[in-house]
Amino acid sequence: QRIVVLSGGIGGARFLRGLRRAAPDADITVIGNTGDDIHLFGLKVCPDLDTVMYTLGGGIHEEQGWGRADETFTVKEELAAYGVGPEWFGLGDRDFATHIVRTQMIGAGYPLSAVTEALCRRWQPGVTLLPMTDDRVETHVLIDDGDGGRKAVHFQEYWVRLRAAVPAHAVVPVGADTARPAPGVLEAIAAADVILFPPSNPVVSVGTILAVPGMRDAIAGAGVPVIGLSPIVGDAPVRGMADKVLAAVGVEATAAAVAQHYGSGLLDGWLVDTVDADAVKSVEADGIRCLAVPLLMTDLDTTAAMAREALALAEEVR
Ligand code: GDP
Ligand code: FO1
Ligand code: CA
Repeated sequence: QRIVVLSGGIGGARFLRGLRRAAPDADITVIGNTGDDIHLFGLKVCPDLDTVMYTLGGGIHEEQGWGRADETFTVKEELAAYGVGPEWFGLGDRDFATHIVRTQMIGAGYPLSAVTEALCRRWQPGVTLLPMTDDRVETHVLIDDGDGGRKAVHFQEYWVRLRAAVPAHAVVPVGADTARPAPGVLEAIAAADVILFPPSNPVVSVGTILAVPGMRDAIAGAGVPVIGLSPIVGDAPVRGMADKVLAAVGVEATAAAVAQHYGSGLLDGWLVDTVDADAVKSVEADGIRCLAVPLLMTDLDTTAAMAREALALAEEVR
């Protein structure tokens, strides 16, 4: 069975661990969001690709959900001693090595997809990890400039420095309109038996991937079940700022509204948490098959059960 998953960072990565357990013989291709990517200290950092790679490869800081386990911050301290910032982004020493290798390879002319493959040779994530595009895409968030006007900041600045505590007026995946899907992406979608939207951020993770021209049509045209799992549980994100960026695109932070936002043109099935069982009727009224099942990824068994539910729903709508 060939499974394609559109993934952001923590939510996607944790789901993928469960999926790998639930479908050990499946051929899983992950299309990773690169809109969170940021250039710092001359290095290219790809938070969501790295989160997937480290999580599936056993190198992740488990409690934090991003960055490396057993991390130290000597390089960061030394940079700060030179007065070289930004200090608000926590790059650890072990993580730095990944960004150095990536930046060196890109400088040598390799596309991000080839670099990601090379990094994964070390981590052996057990899935094929593809960036959504080899082209540069950076998500920016429109916020108040404090002077009556508005300004755009990088998504990482909005989230990590400002902790999403200021209103987001718009979310723009800069560069997405001219980006092309990375090699292998459209091929994987066309060959898929099922396409999954994990409980990833619908705006700045899945939404950014869908903003790459050709992606949406390829998925809708693949002719296979497209099944999503809600990242919103009990009318709130389980973690992160999905509620804030959903508001910026005019979507309520509810499991039903997110399904409607994707729409029946894209989604065939949608899983909501049991606390959101009320949402089932309205999602089904929109032409999307919907079920309420436990959706909290508290441990690997629970997460694998979620993945099994998604695959079972795919068979039901097929
Ligand atoms: P990010 O790039 O690190 O923000 O990760 P993703 O975009 O892949 O996933 C973020 C989303 O995962 C957030 O909107 C969370 O609400 C959601 N999420 C995190 N943990 C869980 C969980 O246990 N269950 C569900 N249903 N959603 C979760
Ligand atoms: N998230 C934070 O909240 N603070 C950080 O300092 C931070 C550093 C960081 C470094 C490398 C990396 O791969 C991820 C990092 N993250 C950090 C996580 C990242 O910003 C977010 O999880 C996602 O991009 C949100 O979608
Ligand atoms: Ca992310």
